[in-house]
Amino acid sequence: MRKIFQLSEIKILFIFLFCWSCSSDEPDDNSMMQLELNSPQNLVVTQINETAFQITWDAVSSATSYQSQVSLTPSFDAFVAPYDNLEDSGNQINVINLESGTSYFFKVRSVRDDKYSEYSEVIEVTTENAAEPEPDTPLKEVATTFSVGMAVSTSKLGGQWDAIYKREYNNITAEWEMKMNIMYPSEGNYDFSKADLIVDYAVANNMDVHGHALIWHAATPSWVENFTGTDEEFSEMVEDYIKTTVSRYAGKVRSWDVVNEAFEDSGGVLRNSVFRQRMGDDYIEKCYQWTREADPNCLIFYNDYNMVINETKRMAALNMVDDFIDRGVPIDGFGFQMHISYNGPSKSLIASTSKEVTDRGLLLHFSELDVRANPNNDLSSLTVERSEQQKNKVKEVVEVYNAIPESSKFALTIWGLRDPDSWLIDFWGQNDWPLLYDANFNIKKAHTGFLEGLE
Ligand code: 9MR
Repeated sequence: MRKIFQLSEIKILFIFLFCWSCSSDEPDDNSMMQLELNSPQNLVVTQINETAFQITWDAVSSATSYQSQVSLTPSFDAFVAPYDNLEDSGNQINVINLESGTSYFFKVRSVRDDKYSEYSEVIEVTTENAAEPEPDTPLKEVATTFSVGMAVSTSKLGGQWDAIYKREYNNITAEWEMKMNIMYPSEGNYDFSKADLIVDYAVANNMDVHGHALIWHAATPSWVENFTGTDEEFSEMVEDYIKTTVSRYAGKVRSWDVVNEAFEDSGGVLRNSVFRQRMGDDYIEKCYQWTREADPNCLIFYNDYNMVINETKRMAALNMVDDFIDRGVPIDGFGFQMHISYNGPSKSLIASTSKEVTDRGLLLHFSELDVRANPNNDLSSLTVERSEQQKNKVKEVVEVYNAIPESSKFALTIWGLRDPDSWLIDFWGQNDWPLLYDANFNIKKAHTGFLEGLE
């Protein structure tokens, strides 16, 4: 009988059949990719504002990139450049440079080499409406019963600064150029050049000047800190400085902060400044008396910070004022530096502490107003929500001030014009937007808060 298969032939046949059976169960390369390249799923709008939105989706495991489409129509026949299958490797896209208040349609597909998945579901996203411009009603027009002040410096008296100052304020304060370190830089040599520019600017524009500050430990020239003469000569030097300065501006400077921040933050004790060391505890009343002698008509203030929240310091300062009033030492008013935050102090505390001043029949100055929007450093830009909160705090401050007795009203002074110019940025070394104008001289919501506080 004929042997049909040799043993070796059987082996070959077996191997062939085995291989055939294996390969017939496997798809080819192309079909494998078609099976595994899924469409992006779970599209979520993760950020949205007036001109942009961000969409994120679950990463597709075998995709190497994604192609996104943005259209003005759901049928995707009006693409928004450059989003006509714009390719990117991440499972997220920032769609930018859009129109505000406009609906856009978005879809995305996965890509691997030259293979494409089906498109994802279509998502409709509507950008936020453009913010209405804030009203540009001048603050001084609305504040009819008190002055509206602004801190200025000589390098910022022209251009847009000038236009806004003239429109908004009727009282200016030198932010730093009318302090002793600037006006009396070396013994026997006064330098009133910067102070003159500021006072002349105010006079030319029919504004008052609030003089700030004759004596402040933090703006004392080093030659005074290291004064070589006797204590008596020191006192004579201070008297000459105060009388020279105050009489120079008599009739032009309506009011002066004579001594600024004389008390320590704790313990209710006087700060041990060079003035106290050389002249004794009564250096303050001497300075007030010399000021009054040099200009009998100017209003003279004591000015300090944290007066609302630091009861010990406030009581120490008010006790000093009570003592002055009892003994006939001249003093007309008390300044609360309003370096506050969007979240405090509360309106009720501002009001009750203000009453402690006005109950004494003193003028009350809300000086140095700025409202930190980012005290906890939790923002990298000023959000709409936070600017609303800041606006509300400004409104509360103005409401409190506007409600004090007319006889105690004097001025509410804002400590700088534009956010980036605020001393707070350098002081805290973090982002903040504490003022009523932004970097581009745009009016902020906080400004509207001031106006609303007077409605
Ligand atoms: O804001 C002022 C800043 O520009 C000056 O460099 C600084 C020193 O003169 O003074 C800042 O203003 C302070 C004010 O005179 C008194 N209260 C605290 C203010 C912030 O430090």
